[in-house]
Formats: sequence, C-alpha cells, structure tokens
Amino acid sequence: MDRTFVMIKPDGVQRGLVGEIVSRFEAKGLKLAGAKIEILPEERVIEQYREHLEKPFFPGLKTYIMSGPCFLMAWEGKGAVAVARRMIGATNPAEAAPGSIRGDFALDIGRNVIHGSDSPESAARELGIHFPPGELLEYSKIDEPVLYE
Ligand code: DAT
Ligand code: MG
Repeated sequence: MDRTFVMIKPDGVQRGLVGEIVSRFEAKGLKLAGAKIEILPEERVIEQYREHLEKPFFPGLKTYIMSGPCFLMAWEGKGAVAVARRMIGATNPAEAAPGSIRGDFALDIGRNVIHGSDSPESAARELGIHFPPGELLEYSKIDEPVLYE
C-alpha cells in the first residue's frame, strides 16, 4: 500500500481544523499509520522544503511553519499520494477547487493550512524526515475488505 506525508500547518492547528481535516481523510478510506503534534525544529523545516530554499518566499515560509505546532500524519491506502494531493487542492487557495481542503478553508497562498507530498518519492523522503523508524504502524483495519475490490 502507498503512504503519504500530510501536515496541518500552524494556521490550520490554530484555527481548530485538525478534527475536520482528519475526518476527511478517514472518511475517504485512508488509514492513519502515524500522527503527532509538534513544533518543528529549523533543520526539519529546511529538509522538508529543500527544493524551495532559494525562493524569495522561503524565509517567510520557514517563520510561518515554525510559528506554532504542526499536526503531522502518515496516511496509507491505494494511490494515497495522489489522492491526498487532490483532497488538499491547488497551492494557491484562491484557485483551489471548492470541496478541496485549501478550497474550503483558506484564502492566501502563504497561509494554505496543509501540506501533502507531491510524489511517492517525496512521500518516502518526507516521512523519513519526520517519523523515525518504528514510529509508523502496520496494522489491518476492519473496513479493508469492503473498501477495496
Ligand atoms: P505545495 O504545498 O502545493 O506542494 P509548493 O511545494 O510549490 O506547493 O510550495 C510549498 C509551500 O510554499 C506552499 O504550500 C506555500 C508556500 N508558497 C509556495 N509558493 C509561494 C508563493 N509564491 N508565495 C508565498 N508562499 C508560497
Ligand atoms: Mg510541494
């Protein structure tokens, strides 16, 4: 099964959106393999966003991500990476489709509530940054026989 890294950013945590967002992933049928609330240290923010280090928005992004607790999750399921990205919506919430998380809960690209890995390779890399070996669980869930053909 595929796994992806999803993180509710400090604006989402402060706005009380953790439960709503977790509910959406659960209702979709994805399985939670790990979750924790954390204020991220600078090294992990830099690792997480290393492709953006030279971008003009990076300093503001780093300050924002470190401004309060994030809620980190590993979600598992068929096509989990692409499925989660579609549920999250476009980077700019003003353009994100209604029904997506960013489309429903955000307005500003610099406060877009949630992160999701953009490929299976990114997912493996990002899960490795935030969840040490042994922190992600493997277990069977009772709905699996009715969720999958
Ligand atoms: P995504 O989070 O959809 O994968 P990304 O990887 O291009 O988007 O950028 C990472 C985050 O950086 C994004 O969620 C919000 C911030 N960001 C991207 N482009 C930005 C911009 N032009 N101005 C401000 N913040 C930006
Ligand atoms: Mg990205």
